[in-house]
Amino acid sequence: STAAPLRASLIGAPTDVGAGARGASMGPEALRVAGIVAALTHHGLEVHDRGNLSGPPNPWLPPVQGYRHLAEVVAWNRAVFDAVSAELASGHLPILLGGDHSLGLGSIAAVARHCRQQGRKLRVLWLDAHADFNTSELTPSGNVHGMPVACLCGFGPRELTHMGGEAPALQPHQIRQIGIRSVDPGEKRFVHEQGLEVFDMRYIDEHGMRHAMEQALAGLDEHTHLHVSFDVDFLDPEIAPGVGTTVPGGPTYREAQLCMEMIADTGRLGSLDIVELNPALDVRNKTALLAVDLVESLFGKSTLMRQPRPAR
Ligand code: B3U
Ligand code: MN
Ligand code: MN
Repeated sequence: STAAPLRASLIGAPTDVGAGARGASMGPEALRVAGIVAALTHHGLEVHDRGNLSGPPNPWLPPVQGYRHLAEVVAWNRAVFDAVSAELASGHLPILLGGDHSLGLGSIAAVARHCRQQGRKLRVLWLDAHADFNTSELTPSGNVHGMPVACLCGFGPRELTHMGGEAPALQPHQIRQIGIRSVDPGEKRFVHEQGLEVFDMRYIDEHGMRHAMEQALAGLDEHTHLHVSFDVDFLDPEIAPGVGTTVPGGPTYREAQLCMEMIADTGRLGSLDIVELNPALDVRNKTALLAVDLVESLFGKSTLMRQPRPAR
C-alpha cells in the first residue's frame, strides 16, 4: 500500500474518581506494560504515546446529591475532552487509556463535536456489561461511571452534558450497546423510554455474536465515524478478572475476537476508549494482555491491507 500510515495517539487518564472500587487509575500503565504500543505498531500504525493526563486525586467520599466526586469527574473529563479534541484536529486516531468509564463522556463529547464540525455521521458502540444509563435520581451508587451514556444523551449535570458546547452530544439512535447483562431497575425503564438499541447477552445467546454485530454495524457508510467505547468488564470475568465490577455470563474469548474483527472489517474505526481495567484486581496482568490482544484484532491486518482507511 502507498497510503501513509494511520497515526494513533495514546492518551492515559489514570483516575478512578468515577468508580466504586479503587484501582482503575493504574489501567494506563498496565496496558503499556502489556505491550499496547508494540501491538499497534506491529499492525502498521504510527503510535504516539502522549503519556498521562493529570487531574485531582480520588478523595474517596460518599455521594452528594446523587453524585460521587462530581467536581473531580468534571476536571478529569475536561482534560480528556481537550486531549481527544487536539488529536482529532491533527488527524490522529485517539485511543483513551482509562481510567474509569466516566471518562467516556469527555472522550465521546470531543468526538461528537469533531463530527459535527466535519459534517460526519457518528456511530458509538458501547461494549459493556452495564448500560451506564443512570442519572442522579436512578443511580444505586452515585458512581458517575454508571452515568456517561445518559450524560451524553443530555441527562445529567450541566457541567457534564454540555462538555462539548452543544447538548445533547448524542442521540440515542447513534448508540449500539453490546454485551449488556446488568442494568438497575430504574435504569432499565429509562433505557426503554429513550429507545436505546441494546444487544444484551440474551440476544447474543439466541442470535450469536455475528448476527448481533451485523445489526449493530448496519447502515455505516463512508461518511460515518465509528467510536468504540470498550469497558473491559464487557468480557466474561473467567477470562477478564481485572475489573472493578465483574458480571458473570459475558462474551467468551472467541465471541470477543469476532466482535473486534467485525468492527475492524468496517474500516470506519475513528476513535477508541479502553476503560475500567483494574490492575489491583488482576492476575499477573492477564486482563491487560487480553485487552491488548483484542485491540490488535480491532486494528487487524485485514483492515489496513484490504479495507478502506479508517475515516476521521
Ligand atoms: N449500574 C451500577 C453498576 C455499574 C455501572 N457501571 C459499572 N458498574 N462499572 C451503578 O453503580 O450505576
Ligand atoms: Mn461502563
Ligand atoms: Mn461496565
